[in-house]
Amino acid sequence: MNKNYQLLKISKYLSYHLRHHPEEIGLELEPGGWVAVVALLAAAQAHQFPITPAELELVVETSNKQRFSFDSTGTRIRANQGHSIPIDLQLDSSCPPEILYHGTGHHAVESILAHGLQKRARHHVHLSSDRDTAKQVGTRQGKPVIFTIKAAEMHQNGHLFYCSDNGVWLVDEVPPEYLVLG
Ligand code: HQG
Repeated sequence: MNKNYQLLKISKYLSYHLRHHPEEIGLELEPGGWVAVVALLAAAQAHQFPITPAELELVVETSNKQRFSFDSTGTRIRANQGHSIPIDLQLDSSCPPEILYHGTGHHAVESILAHGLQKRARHHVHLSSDRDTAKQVGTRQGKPVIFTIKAAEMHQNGHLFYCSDNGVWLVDEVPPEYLVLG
């Protein structure tokens, strides 16, 4: 099998289990979303999806969005963001840049303008510090639409922002008054 394809499959497998359904392979995430690497590899093996330690390291290193991290000892791994299960990532809130971006599909625009950005199935609304990333996220839903978010103003007004280990900005919601289309 093509090596890149194999790594992509592993990345998707990890996203699914470390963000959404660890229990399907008998895993329980520790606080912060961590799981022991040996437990993950054993669980994957037991569920007919063997991953070698070298493959796991390669996925963590080469993921284009740095979706996963090892802890400082290299013995635990977690998804950096994107969870739907209740995990406290133990991030400290921080001061966002003046402006952040969110990409979505054009079909969502009317509802977003009326109700603001909501987290839906995930823990947080995901924002990026560059327009290109927002465009890529929006492209997943067809013709992309970009919203500019007045992040500094939101922060001044008491909204908490968190920056994940891979640079995605996370916030509980973005009310409509902080959104500009385009
Ligand atoms: C939309 C991927 C209507 C929102 C990506 C988005 C990202 C509304 C969708 C990361 C709404 C939720 C997250 C409202 C929000 N009315 N639609 N009021 N409020 N929405 O997938 O930000 O590759 O949960 O615009 O690249 O698209 O998995 O969030 O379209 O970084 O690592 O509801 O997931 O990363 O969709 O994507 P999602 P997202 P990975």
